[in-house]
Amino acid sequence: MSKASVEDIKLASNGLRGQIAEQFADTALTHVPDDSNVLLKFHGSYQQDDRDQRAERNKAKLDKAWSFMIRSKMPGGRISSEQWLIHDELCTKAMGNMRLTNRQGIQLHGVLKGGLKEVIHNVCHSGLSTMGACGDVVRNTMGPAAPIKDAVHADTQKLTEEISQRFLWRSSAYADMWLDGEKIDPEWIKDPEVNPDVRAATTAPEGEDPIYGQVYLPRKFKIAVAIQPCNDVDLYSQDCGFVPHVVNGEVEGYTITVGGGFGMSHGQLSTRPFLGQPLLYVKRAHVVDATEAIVTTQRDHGNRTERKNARMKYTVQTMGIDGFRAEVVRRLPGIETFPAKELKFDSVEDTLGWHEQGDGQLYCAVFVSMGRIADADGKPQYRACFREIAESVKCPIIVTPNTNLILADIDPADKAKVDAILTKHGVVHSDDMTRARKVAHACVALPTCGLSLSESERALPGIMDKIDPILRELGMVEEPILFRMTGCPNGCGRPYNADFGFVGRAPNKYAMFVGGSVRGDRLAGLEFKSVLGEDIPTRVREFLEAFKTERKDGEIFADWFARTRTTGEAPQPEQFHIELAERAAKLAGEKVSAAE
Ligand code: SRM
Ligand code: SF4
Repeated sequence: MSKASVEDIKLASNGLRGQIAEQFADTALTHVPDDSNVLLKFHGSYQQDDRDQRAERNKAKLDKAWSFMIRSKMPGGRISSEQWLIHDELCTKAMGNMRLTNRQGIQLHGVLKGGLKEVIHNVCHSGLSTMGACGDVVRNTMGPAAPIKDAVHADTQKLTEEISQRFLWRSSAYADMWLDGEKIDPEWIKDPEVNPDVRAATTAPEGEDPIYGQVYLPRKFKIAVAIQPCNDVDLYSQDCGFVPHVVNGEVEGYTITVGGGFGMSHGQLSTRPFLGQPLLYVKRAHVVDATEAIVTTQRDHGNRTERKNARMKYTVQTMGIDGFRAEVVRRLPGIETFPAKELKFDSVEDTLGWHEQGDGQLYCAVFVSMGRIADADGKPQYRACFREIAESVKCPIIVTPNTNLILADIDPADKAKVDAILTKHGVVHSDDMTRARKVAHACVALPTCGLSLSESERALPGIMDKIDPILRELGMVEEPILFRMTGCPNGCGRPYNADFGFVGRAPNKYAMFVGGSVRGDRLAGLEFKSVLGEDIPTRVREFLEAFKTERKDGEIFADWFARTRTTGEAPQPEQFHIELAERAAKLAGEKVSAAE
C-alpha cells in the first residue's frame, strides 16, 4: 500500500468509520480489504492470517486462514484482577492464550471476524479499551512498572493516565461500531475504578478531532515515563519520554526527551533506529500541554509522503533538535521551559521476585517467558496460574515493559498462598535463572505477524537454553547482559539498544547487532550480517570469552564493549544496514558465520 494512500484512507474515513461496520456485518466476507485494515488499527485490531498454514492452504488453493489480533491498552500496564479474568475468558474466543506486550498491553490473537465485536465489547465493559492501541495516534503510554507507594510513583502513573486521556482519538465511530452506540454514561461506566479512557471513548464528541484533525498523525507515536535510575520502559526508544525531577520527595517537573524510535528496513539507508534526545524541562502543571505541543509539531511537520520516514525521529533529525525545540516552545505561549536535566539510568531490567511496596504490602514480579500466557504442555501453566491468583487473591496486576507480570498490593499474610499457587502451576521464581535470561525478550513474529521474516518468540527461548550454559561456564550467571530478538527489522523487541540484538532477515537467518547497553542508552552496531539460529550461541561465546579475558574489575559487558570495541562516536546510518554496511562487509570477509 502506498504511503499517500494511507493518508487518503484516513482523510476519507469519516472519523475512522470507513466501511468497517458494513464489512463486519457481511458474513460472506472472511476478511476485510486493505483500506479497512488501515482503519481497523485505530480501533485496536490488526487483520492477520495463520502463517503456519499459509503454504499448505495456498497449495490446496484455499483462502488464507484469516483472523484478527486485538490489543488492549492500559496506561502503565495496570489491570485489575476482574479485568484479567475477562481477558482470560476472552482467550477462548482467541488462540486459547494471550500475549503480554512490551508496551504493557495485552494481545489476543486468532479472533475470527464474527467474534471481533464481542471481544472488543467485552474488553470495554471490563473498563479497559482497545481504542488507539494501534494506528497513527498516541499509543499505550508506558510507565514504571514497580508499584512503589510514594509520591513520585503515584505522579508518574497519574501522568500516564493524563496523557492517555488527552490523546485519545475523538469520534463516536468506536462506540457506534463496537458498543452499539453506548456512549452516554452507561450504567457500567459509573464504576470509579473504570479506566477513564473508556469514558472518553464512549462519550467522544462528533466532528473533527481537536488534536488529530482529519488525517491523524503521520505515523504511530509512543510515549513513556521513567523514574531514574530504572529504565524499564526503555525511555530512549520512545518518540517522547518523561523523567520526573524530585524536590523534597515531590515531583517538581519533568525532563522530556524526543526523537527515539527503532523501526528500520534492511538495506534502506534512509531508515534507522535513533535514541531519544533531551528536549527541555517543564514544571509539572505544564507537562501535558508540552506533550501536546510536541505531538502537534510532529502532526504538522512529520513526513506525510514517505511513510517509511514519517516517525517523529525523522522530523527531529530534519528540523534539528534546536529547530524542533524552538517550534515546541513557540506552541507553548506563556509557559516557561527550562534546559533538560541530566539523566542517568542503570538498567532496563525488571526487579523480579518479592519486594516491599512501602505501605506494608508486598508485590511479586513473576517471570513470564516471552510474555505468552498459555497452558502449554510441559511448560509453566501461566494461564491457569494467573487465573487462580486473580480469582482467589484478587490483587491488582501490572504488565511490565519486559512482558512479565507484577502481582501488587499483596498482604504479607498471603505471600505463602501466592507462592503455593505459583508452584502448583509450575511457575517458578526466577532465582535460579541467569540474569540474562530474566530480561531476554523476543517479539511475537511467526505465526501471526504478517511482517516477520523469521521466527522470534518461538526461537529465542531455545537459543537462550544454549547460551545459559555458556554464561554459567564463564561465571556470568549474575552478569547484566541484554539479549533481544525480532523477526524482522521493525524492531518490536527493541533489539537495537541491546547488548546482543538478533534481527530476522530470512527463515532462521539473523543480522546480529552487538554493543548496545543494558541501561538502554546506547545503540548497537551490526556485527554479522547473517547468522544461522543454531550458530548464535557460538557467536555470542566469542564475545563473552573476550569480555572475560579483557574486562576490568567490576566492568559490565556494555562498558567493556564501549571501551574496547567502539570509538565513542555515535553510530552512522551505514552501521545498521546489511547491504551497504562497511563494517559488516569487513566482518563478512573475516568471520561471517556458516549462514553465508
Ligand atoms: Fe511492533 C508492527 C507487535 C512493540 C515497531 N508490531 C507490529 C505488528 C502490529 C505487525 C504489523 O504491523 O502487521 C506486530 C503484531 C505481531 C503480532 O502478531 O502480535 C507488532 N510491537 C509488537 C509487540 C506485540 C511486540 C512484543 O514483543 O510485545 C509490541 C506491542 C506493543 C503495544 O502494546 O503497543 C510491539 N513495535 C513495538 C516496539 C517497541 C516499543 O514500542 O516500545 C517497536 C519499536 C519502537 C518503535 O516503534 O520505533 C515496534 N511494530 C514496530 C514497527 C516499525 C515502526 C517504524 O517506525 O518503522 C512496525 C511496522 C510498522 O509500523 O509499519 C510494527
Ligand atoms: Fe512482527 Fe517484525 Fe514486529 Fe517482530 S519485529 S512483531 S516480526 S513486525
